[in-house]
Amino acid sequence: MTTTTVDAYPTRGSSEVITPRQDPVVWSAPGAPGPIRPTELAGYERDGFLTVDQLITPSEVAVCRAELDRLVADPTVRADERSIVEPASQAVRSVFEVHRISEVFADLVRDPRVVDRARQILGSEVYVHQSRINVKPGFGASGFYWHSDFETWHAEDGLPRMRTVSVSIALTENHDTNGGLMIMPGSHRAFLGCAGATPRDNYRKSLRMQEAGTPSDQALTTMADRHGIRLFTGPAGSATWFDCNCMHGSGDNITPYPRSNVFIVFNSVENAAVEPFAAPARRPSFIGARDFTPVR
Ligand code: 6CS
Ligand code: FE
Repeated sequence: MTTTTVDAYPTRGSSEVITPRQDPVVWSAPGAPGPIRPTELAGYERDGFLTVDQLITPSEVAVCRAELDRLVADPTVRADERSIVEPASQAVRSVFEVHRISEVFADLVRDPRVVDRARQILGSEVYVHQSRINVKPGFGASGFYWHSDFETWHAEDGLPRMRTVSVSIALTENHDTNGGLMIMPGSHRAFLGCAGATPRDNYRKSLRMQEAGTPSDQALTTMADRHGIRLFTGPAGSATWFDCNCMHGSGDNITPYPRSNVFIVFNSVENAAVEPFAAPARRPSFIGARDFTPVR
């Protein structure tokens, strides 16, 4: 007997459609144990994000940076499909699934400062849906246009509900000039279903420049007018935790200063991926995990 999952968040049809969020933002019960203080958790519920000034120490940042540099310089990593290169410079832009190919990032994922925050927000055991290092070198590295990650993870990876949280840990200084993360505070409370069907093998292009799942100018203007835009800056070691449905993006980096980060996506084991809701086929497992083993 095949079980069909109800599509609570329709997207990639013939026109844009807005669906109010039907899921909690914070899934753990009030007062549940965890490293996030109640006031911080309330801020996350309201805004869709929270920041940690120093999630990892400068010496831990140095270890992660050295590992990032090692991976980026490794020709076998560069040749692997997990690596995305900048179209213009051919510099490595991202490497996916670093929690599986690197012990340093595997340790970071299971660090209580990281995984316990994810468990507290998602109210359950968690697994890694996706991890990546973003190098974002200087001198022209391109940014990511406005999007909701959940829109892609629902449409193309088959995540049923909004029970997913991302953490971006800065490995270099995030200045207000070198292409930092921007989020529209509160935008996580409405789902913007985008117009336009998903092309086959969309990921081969979307990880460089997203087209399917891109909101219209009108929708973005309405959202920006309503919510505003927050730019995240901070030292290496700082972190931004944000809900899967935040409308976010980042600009190009034309400064000489790289904006490198490690990006980890935790999904609740209660929200494991099913079949894509709006795509002809699953994406490869290095982008959308199919191993739901909880982080230990
Ligand atoms: O498609 C994805 O899964 C990735 N794309 C972006 C621009 N953000 C989320 C995620 O890493
Ligand atoms: Fe994103």
